Amino acid sequence: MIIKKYIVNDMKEALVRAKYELGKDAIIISQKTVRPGKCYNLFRKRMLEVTIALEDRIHEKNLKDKEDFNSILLERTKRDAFLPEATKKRNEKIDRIFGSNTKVRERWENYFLGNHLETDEITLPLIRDFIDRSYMDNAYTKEQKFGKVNVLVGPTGVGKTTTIAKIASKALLEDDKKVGLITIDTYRIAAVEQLKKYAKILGIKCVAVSEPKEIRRKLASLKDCDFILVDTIGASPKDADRIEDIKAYLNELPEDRRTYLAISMSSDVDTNNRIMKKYKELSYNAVILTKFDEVENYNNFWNMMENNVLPVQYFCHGQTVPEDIMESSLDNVLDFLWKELKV
Ligand SMILES: Nc1nc2c(ncn2[C@@H]2O[C@H](COP(=O)(O)OP(=O)(O)OP(=O)(O)O)[C@@H](O)[C@H]2O)c(=O)[nH]1
Ligand SMILES: [Mg+2]
Repeated sequence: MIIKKYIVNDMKEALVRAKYELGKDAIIISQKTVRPGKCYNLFRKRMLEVTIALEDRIHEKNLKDKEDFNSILLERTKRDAFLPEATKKRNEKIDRIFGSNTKVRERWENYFLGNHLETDEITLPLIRDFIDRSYMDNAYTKEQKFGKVNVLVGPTGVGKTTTIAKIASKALLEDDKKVGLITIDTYRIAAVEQLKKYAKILGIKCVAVSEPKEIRRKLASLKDCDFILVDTIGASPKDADRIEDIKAYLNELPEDRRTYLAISMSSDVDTNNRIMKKYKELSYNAVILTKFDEVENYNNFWNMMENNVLPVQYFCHGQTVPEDIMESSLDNVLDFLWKELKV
């Protein structure tokens, strides 16, 4: 067992230092307030002594990983020694594109060195090739199909209702489907009105359901529709009761329903990871990404690439219905981000 003591101003500082030195698997085993120095002195500032431990086995693995990664970096630094300015520029560009996701950055370094690339120009086709080779099976390349009944769930304000209007318009105008809408978001009159307004513009049926047992009857009233979209009330991942309420409604829908989790690309990665984890309780089949027009970096894009095994169904990039929605093919998403973020 590796044991380390840190004398720090606060717990946050201890965690940052421990994470850096020992990795994310280190655990806190004790903490106490101390006044550092040789003799006891009441005027000395109080500090926190935090003891952190890490299993030997994990420590050895971390060291090996770090060594491998460091040797790659060293090799690159040696090779670039004659091009300091260009290298600096390229590294800035790498930071901007690959952000803070260390797994992605390691993959990129391996790709860059493995292909003996000499160019300092990181282009869109190069990134596309990197993805093709490093992430053969990823969230953006999975085959997806809508079912007959399709439910959108997700946190408050991510754009569920707006996205339903966009998908309904596409289905109606491009695929010539008979579309029907259901909302279970009847807690707020404005929410029902919002969906009904879209339905009226599109000339399609829209029904509101205020308790789970009503769902089957309302669904039967849409029997002439071959494509049904269900809007739900927004629920924070912290609001377990509301998620349970939504589940009670979903359980009344046919088993072959498809459920889509809408998440906003303008939220931070940790928030989105929490949402994707909590919403697993609703067994969603795919993800719809909204607010691409508000992105400030590539972090969510790489996070989905690295961690998400579920397909991305669509991505939305603005408030305008029906235009601001696109198929989430890798080319579409990358092109959009490349232009939006102007690296
Ligand atoms: N910038 C941007 N805004 C969007 C996008 N999609 C939706 N919005 C806006 O986000 C706001 C919330 O949209 P809604 O569709 O009402 O979101 P919701 O998830 O249904 O919200 P709740 O029902 O309250 O949970 C509105 O102002 C929309 O116009 C998008 O792709 N980009
Ligand atoms: Mg809504």
